[in-house]
Amino acid sequence: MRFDIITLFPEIFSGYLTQSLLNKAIEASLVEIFVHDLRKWSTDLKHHKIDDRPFGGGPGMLICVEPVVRCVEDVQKMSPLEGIVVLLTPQGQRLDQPLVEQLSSHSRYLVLCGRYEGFDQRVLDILNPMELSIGDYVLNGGEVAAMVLVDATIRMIPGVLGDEQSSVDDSFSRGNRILEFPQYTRPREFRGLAVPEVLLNGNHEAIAAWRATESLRRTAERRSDLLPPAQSQ
Ligand code: 6GU
Repeated sequence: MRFDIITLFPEIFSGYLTQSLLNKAIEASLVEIFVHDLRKWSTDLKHHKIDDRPFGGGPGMLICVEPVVRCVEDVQKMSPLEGIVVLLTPQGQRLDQPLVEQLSSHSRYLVLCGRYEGFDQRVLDILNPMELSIGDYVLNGGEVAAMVLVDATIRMIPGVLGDEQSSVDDSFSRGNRILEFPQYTRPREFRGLAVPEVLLNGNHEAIAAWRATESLRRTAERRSDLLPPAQSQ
């Protein structure tokens, strides 16, 4: 899977890109990530400006149409594989696990990170991107959201996680809408808090039953919105 990330702040990605899981996936050739500095497509050769004030007035600056459209066209040509253009914005469709799983089946994305008050409307009219949001709050830019998108998507690629099974029982994976049960490791007791006895006796049926109950209890307590509506009678 290939991501071409288009941003005004390419440095933001360097720490994330060299982090272990992603780095391993890149080294194993399962994932390729290219970060492109939108400023390189500025039509203003002197100051590399890419934003301007909105017509009609109002606060803030908008990212201009020309550099973005030219950048996306040039970046598309960098690989023969047609990339789906994604624009990260609080106006977009909310990213959730089913959407992440859907996205993981395509192999190339161009990801546009917004800043300032957003993009000139013609960016959307011309590129017709898939608009995605990562939740109902406002970020200062799309860069953090781009990392969320990449992180959530690549862990669906077979071989990216050490243990092939480990994404299958994730809380929200494959229609799973239940929270995880509590887990314990050594020591058996710390500051008077003991590991539940059932986990220590090797009775795998009892352990599975306890875990299922705890998952359900947690989900009911914390995220009852995930559970199917209660049957009346
Ligand atoms: Cl994708 N961008 C910005 N700026 N804010 C957001 C977001 C994206 N998703 C949630 N809030």
